[in-house]
Amino acid sequence: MLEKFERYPLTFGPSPIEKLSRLTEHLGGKVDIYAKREDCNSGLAFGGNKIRKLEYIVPDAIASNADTLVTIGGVQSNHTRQVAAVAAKLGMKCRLVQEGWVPFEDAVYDRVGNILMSRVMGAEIELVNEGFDIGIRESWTRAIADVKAKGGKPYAIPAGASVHKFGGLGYVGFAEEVRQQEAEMGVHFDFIIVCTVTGSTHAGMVVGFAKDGRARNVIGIDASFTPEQTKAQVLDIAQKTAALIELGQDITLDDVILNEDYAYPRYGVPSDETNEAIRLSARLEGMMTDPVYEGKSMQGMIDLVGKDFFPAGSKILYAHLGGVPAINAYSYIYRNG
Ligand code: 1AC
Repeated sequence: MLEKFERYPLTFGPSPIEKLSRLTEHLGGKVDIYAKREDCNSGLAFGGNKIRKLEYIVPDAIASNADTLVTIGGVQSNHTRQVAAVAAKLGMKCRLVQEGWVPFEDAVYDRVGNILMSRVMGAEIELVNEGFDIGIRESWTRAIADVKAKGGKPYAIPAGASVHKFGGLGYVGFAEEVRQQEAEMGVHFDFIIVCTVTGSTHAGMVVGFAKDGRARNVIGIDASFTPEQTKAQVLDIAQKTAALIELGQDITLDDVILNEDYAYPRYGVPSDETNEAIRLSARLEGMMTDPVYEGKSMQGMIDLVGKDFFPAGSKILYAHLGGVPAINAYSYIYRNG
């Protein structure tokens, strides 16, 4: 599906799939739970889902003769950390706009975790006092203009690398990779669970799994708390990606399954139930998730298993997208474990 697109390798290769046996057993054993470990996909600053997307964006950045990658996210953005790592690897500069998307008061919120790593990797960071919004931001367009005004050659990457023309390709590739691993493992996954915010991870999966009829088996767990905007963005990216790869099938709103039940109380703020899900998967599997992304999708998956949403005997693939560095910025919540 992706043969005609140039790919700049940034990952180790296929990310591992592991069975979460103790979690499976703890939840009653009616369904089998596996995790695809995108959090272990690269040596670039702990890796994650954006590294996979950037593999298809970097060739365009290089071809444009850019010298500076310019992107945006919240203060604890995983995306900006991964762009900073890729810029370092390519020998480019990196300009990050980090907005106050999360009203979280931990004393070192803007000094640890993702933002710490981005600073250490040499990114130039501008903190902007604006609230959460997955759309195109004025602060980001200003930063791009500023790089130009200072004689640099910016390459613009939107939040989450999502509304970039190639933003959906990486997760089309994910679906191809899963099919290959299914053949090797002798397993067929009935459902794929993914955390959804800016949309291109989910959108790419919808397109990639549409090829074998599983688009609607991709269950997005909203973590944006602005689900209408997120769902519209997933659909838009999926339709554009389908056209780009010449999928030969229409993607419609019915193909985008987004569960809105676990994003509360708001983006970036974990509920008690999210924190319990984080502790449970950590204590049963030694698998760390985070309060912003994977904790919410873990909570959603656990709750849906408990409600018998998945038919008995289903095999479920939980996509771990690599959000965990942000947990450092929430130390007060976990001060006693
Ligand atoms: C929201 C895009 C997002 C990040 O890390 O900044 N996942």
